[in-house]
Amino acid sequence: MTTPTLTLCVLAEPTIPGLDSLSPFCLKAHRALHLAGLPYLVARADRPDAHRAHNPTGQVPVLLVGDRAVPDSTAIVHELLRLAPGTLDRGLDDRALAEAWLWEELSDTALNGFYVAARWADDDNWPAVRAAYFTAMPAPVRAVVPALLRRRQMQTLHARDVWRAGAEVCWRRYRDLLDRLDARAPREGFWLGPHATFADVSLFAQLHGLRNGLTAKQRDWIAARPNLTAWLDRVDRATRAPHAAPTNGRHHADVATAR
Ligand SMILES: N[C@@H](CCC(=O)N[C@@H](CS)C(=O)NCC(=O)O)C(=O)O
Repeated sequence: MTTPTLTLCVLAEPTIPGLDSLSPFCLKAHRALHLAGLPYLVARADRPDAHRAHNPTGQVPVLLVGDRAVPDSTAIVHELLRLAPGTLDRGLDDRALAEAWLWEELSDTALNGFYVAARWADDDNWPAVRAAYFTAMPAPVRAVVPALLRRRQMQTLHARDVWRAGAEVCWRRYRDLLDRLDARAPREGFWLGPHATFADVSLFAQLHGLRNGLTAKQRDWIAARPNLTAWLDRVDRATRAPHAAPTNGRHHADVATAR
């Protein structure tokens, strides 16, 4: 089967070394494409809704398969399973495949709630996050818009029952979840066996993006869990962009920013 040209629509390149994207769902899509071994182009924009022509929800990521838009990271994983069978689900029998989807769901819902809270709600992190997200914004707009967006994110986190009981309860629940993930993390190999699968990619995406100075407290909590940290490092190595670009020069190359 000839794979049509793949283009991943994402946000602007982050300034944090080694981090493919500030968005966990875009990070998930990048790493899934790498694990699938499929070359792709990248279309970047400053705002998620700049890609709205390809996704009515105004969210990223969107994968363009030729001219066909596949919005949503879960739909992208399904698409990659179709385009590159046996890569993202290597070694999984039916039962393990079902379990991989359960881990994917936990990642995209529960873990993502804590990710969003760490970036937008945590007062300790907010100054660094605001600086990283809004540097390109003109100063007069920067004085108003970040606070408005933050308020909107806080309302969402309240509705999702992540921040409703306040910071202390939220972070206690997060540390409990990290303890369980640390206890469950494989001592060797990957989450569901000897091969990395989309379960690894999904969990990794919602944890790895917090392992930097924007979210120092959460970074340190993760670092204090040795099994989880060693597994994250293995997934990072197994799913990173390949160093050598193929000769057609189309591997993970940027294309004109969609606006
Ligand atoms: N269910 C979607 C969630 C994607 C998502 O929340 N993307 C964020 C960036 S991390 C976004 O586009 N946010 C803008 C918005 O929700 O308006 C997926 O799995 O791709």
